[in-house]
Amino acid sequence: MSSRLTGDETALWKAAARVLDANWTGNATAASPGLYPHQWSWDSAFISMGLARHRRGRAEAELISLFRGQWADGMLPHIVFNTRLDRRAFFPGPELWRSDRQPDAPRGVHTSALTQPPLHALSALRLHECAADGESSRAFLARLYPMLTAQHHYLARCRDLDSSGLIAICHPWESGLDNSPAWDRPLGALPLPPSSYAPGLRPHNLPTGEDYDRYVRLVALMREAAYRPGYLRDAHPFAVEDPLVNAVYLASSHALAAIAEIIGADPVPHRERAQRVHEAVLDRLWDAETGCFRARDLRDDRLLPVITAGSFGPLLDPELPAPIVRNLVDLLLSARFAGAAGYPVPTCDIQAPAFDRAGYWRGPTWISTNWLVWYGALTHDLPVVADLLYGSTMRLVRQSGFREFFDPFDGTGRGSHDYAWSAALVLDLLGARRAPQAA
Ligand code: 2M8
Repeated sequence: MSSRLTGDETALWKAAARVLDANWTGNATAASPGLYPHQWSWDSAFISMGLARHRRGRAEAELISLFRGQWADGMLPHIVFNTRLDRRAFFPGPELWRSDRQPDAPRGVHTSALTQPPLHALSALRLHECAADGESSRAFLARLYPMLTAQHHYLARCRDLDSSGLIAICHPWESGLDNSPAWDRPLGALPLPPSSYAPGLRPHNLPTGEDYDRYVRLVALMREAAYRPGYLRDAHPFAVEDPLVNAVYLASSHALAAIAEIIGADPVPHRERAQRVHEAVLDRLWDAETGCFRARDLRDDRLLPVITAGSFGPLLDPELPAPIVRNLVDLLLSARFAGAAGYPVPTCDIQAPAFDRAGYWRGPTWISTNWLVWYGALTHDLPVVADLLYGSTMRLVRQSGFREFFDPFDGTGRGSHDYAWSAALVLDLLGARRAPQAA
C-alpha cells in the first residue's frame, strides 16, 4: 500500500484485499464462495490483475492454475472445476460437459467445453507492467506465452466461423454477459427442448426457466457433436460475432505482440491479427446509421437490435478512428447509459424495452464492464470519461460492498457478496491511481 492513498482509500484497499484472501482456494480464487465456487476464465484474468497489486505470487499462480484446464487444441475453458468440492456444488457441474470423455481435454481436471472473452494476454501484460522484479516477471511471461499463443491460435482456427477475421461465440455464456438482451433474438429462435432442464438449485436473480433450458440445450447439442469445430461452423444454431468479445481479442492480440517483444519472440503475427480484427470490427459490427457497434448473428447475417455495454468494447482498440470514439462517448454520456443512471454504466440501453434494472446482465452495473470502459477511455486519452468510471465504481463499492452487480439508478448491491472480480478490480483501480504509469 502507498501513503498516497487517502484514509478512505486505504480502508477500501484493505476490505478488497480481505475478499481476495478469503476466496483463495490454495491455487486459485473462487469467483464467489457461495454461488461460484470454481475457477472461471475471464474472472481469473480480472482477479489476477487485482492480485498483482496485493500478492504477486498468487497473481501468477491464478493464471497458471487456469491454464491447467487448457485443451490440446488450445481452447481455454470457461470453468475449471475445483476437484476438492462436491460435484453438486454448482450446476451445471462436470456432468453436463463430460470433458473427461474428450480426447483433447486435459486429464486429472474437469472443465467446461465453452470459452470466454480472451482477456488473459492483456492481464498477463498488466501483471508485468506493475511488477517490482522485472526479471522474474519476464520469466513468468516466457512460461505463459506458449499457452496464450495456443489460446489465440484456437480462436483464429476454430472460432473465425466465416473467415472474416472475427471470432464467434457459440453460446451466450461465452460472451460473459450471459443473459444480455442482445442474445434474446437468436436464443428465442431456438425451439424449446422437449423436457425442462432448469434446476431448482439456481438462486433467484439468475436466469431461469425457458432461457436456462435453451442454454443447457445448446451445450447438449455441442456435446453430442463432440464439440467439433466443423459442427460449430456449419450447423450449430447459435453463432454471434460480439463487439466486446472481439475487442478483448484485439486488445489481447496487441498485448501478445508486446509480450513477444519482451521475451524475444516474434510480435509480427500478433500485430497482423490485431490489424485484421480492427478492420473486421469496423466493417462488420459498426452500424453507421445509429452510430454504435452491435453484435452480428451469423445465422441470418443481421446485426442484433439491442445496444448494450458491449457496444463500448471497441474503445479497447487503440486504432479506433477519432470520429467513432466521439460517437461512443456521446452514446455513453447520453440518457441511454451514464446520463440517466446515478451509478453508471448500465449494461443495457436504459431506453430499450428489454432493460431491467435488477436483471443480472440486462441492465445492472457491473465492475468488470466499468473497468473495461475505464481502460478503453485511458487508451484514447479521455481523462474525464475515465474519472467518471473510476468515481462511479468507487461509489458503488463504498455504498454496497463487493457485490456481484448493482442497481444503476440507486447503487443497491445485488447477487452474491464477496464477489472476487469486484474486489480485484478495485485494487487495480486504486493501484493505477497511485502509480499512473501502470494505468
Ligand atoms: C456468470 O456466468 C455463469 C455461467 O458460466 C453462470 O451464470 O452460472 C457470468 O456473470 C460470467 O460472466 C461469470 O464469468 C460467471 C462467474 O462469475 O458467472
